[in-house]
Amino acid sequence: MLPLPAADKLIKIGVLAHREESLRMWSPTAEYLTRAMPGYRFVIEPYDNATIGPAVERSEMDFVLTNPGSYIELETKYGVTRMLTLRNLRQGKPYTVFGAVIFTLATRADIQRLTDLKGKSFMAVDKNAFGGFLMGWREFQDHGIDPLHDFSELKFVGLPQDPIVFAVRDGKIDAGMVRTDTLERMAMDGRIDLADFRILNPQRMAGFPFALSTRLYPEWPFSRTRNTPDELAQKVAIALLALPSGSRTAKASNSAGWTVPLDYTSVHELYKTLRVGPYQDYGRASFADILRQYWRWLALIALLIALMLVNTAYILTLNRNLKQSQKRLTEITRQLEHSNQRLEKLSLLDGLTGIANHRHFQEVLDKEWRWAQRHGTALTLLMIDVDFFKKFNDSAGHPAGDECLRKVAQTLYGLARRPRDLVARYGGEEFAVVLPGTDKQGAAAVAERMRAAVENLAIANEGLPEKKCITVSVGVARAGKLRHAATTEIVAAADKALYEAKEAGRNCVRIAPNDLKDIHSHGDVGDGGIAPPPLH
Ligand code: GH3
Ligand code: MG
Ligand code: MG
Repeated sequence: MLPLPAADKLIKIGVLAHREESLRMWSPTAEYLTRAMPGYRFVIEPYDNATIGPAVERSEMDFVLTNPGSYIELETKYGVTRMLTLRNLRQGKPYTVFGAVIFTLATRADIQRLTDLKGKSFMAVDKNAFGGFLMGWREFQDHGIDPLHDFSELKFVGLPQDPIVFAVRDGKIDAGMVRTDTLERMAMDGRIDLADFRILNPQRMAGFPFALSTRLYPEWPFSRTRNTPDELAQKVAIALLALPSGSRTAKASNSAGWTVPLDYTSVHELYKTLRVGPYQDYGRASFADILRQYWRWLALIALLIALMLVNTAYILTLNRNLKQSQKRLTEITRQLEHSNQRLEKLSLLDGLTGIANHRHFQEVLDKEWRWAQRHGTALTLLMIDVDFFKKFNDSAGHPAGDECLRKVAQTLYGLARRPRDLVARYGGEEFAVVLPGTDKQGAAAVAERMRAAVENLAIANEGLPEKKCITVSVGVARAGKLRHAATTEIVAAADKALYEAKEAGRNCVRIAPNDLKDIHSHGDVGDGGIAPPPLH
């Protein structure tokens, strides 16, 4: 039994065109190939700009029939290769090249050349249309015009192109562009008058009779894909080259058949110049490129930045620590000042009795003495000594002596009532009282009060045979006009008066005679009048 003949192998030709148009124009070619190549059945598959690329990538077709712009994109991306170039039939003659024509109304005196179109409105097919816009764009660019920005309006109206011609003619748009031979075709059909139009940037090319504003580019190519077998491609090429120019098949596609492939470099050039299609990023380094080329430098920069960041963080930490330390230091300083103040206060007080000590006494006396000298006010000093204290100590014991001294001190302290009065322990069982602004009489009264108050404490002095109480003797002296800046004289005078009190039998007050000469005759100045020195 003979094997059944294998079914004809299906060969797909992808065409960039509307369904009806592609079938009408190219089905006869598919039929012609099917007839010419037994064992194969050729079919036409229509695609648009968006679908043709992915279809090639998925190997959905064996051959591709598309415009030059689309072709170079497929060539660049998917390795499609041209086998033939169409011999396009225009006004009865075949042409393998074409271009675009840019035109305005002949009556527009203001538009003579391409540069006059700046600020004017313009109409074209589509932003990506090869003959319908890109060819013109390249010429505009050569003339320093950016069609995407320099026109007052850029209108894309799609295919067919005839409405663009009418829009210019009817003054609805300042200028437009279409594929070459469109104007001549419309004029032949009697739909326009060529004399109504002015061709901008007119180009003369030998053997090319149509109005032209751009460079010429090769016509549509017929291509194979990467997967098309060589033998099949070879057979198809031979069959298509053999297609008679006047045949029904050729005429259906508006062509005079096919010729050997042209050079499509000019199309690549155009896309590169405009940086569109596959050359969108042409000349622009991608991030990956930069990374590949400069990774060492980038790594170095990254390292430096990292180091800087670490350094900054370190400095910030140091700063923060410094601030904390400063804060702590301020706190310590504050505490120290506080302690110093306390210490200072303590250093002015007598440890046993809690009243001012000798040092404080001396400071206050100096200050008050200077004040009295300057302002001529009174200043009196009492020197007080506990009577027979040694005997008290000897009989009652030292601790009791201390206690006695504390009581005497508190008693004296309680009787010096003015703010600037000072009661101090002069040393041992001796006390000194500074009475600023108080004259001798006032001071004598204070002295007497103090004496009486101590006696009234009624602290028995067991050391005395008569068992008398603890008493004090007081010497009073007043500061006079002293030539030498010395307070020792008033102390000496008070001491002398005290000695006299002792001599007079103790427990009494003695006032120094006028051996310290008075500055003024007036006595107690009281608290009014002249402002006193600061309190001690
Ligand atoms: P007079 O009446 O002449 O002043 O006799 P007196 O005994 O008070 O004088 P004297 O100067 O001979 O003795 C003073 C005594 O005071 C000697 C000392 O034991 C005592 N004394 C001095 N300072 C202190 C003290 O801080 N505590 C005690 N308990 N006694 C003290
Ligand atoms: Mg004494
Ligand atoms: Mg004494």
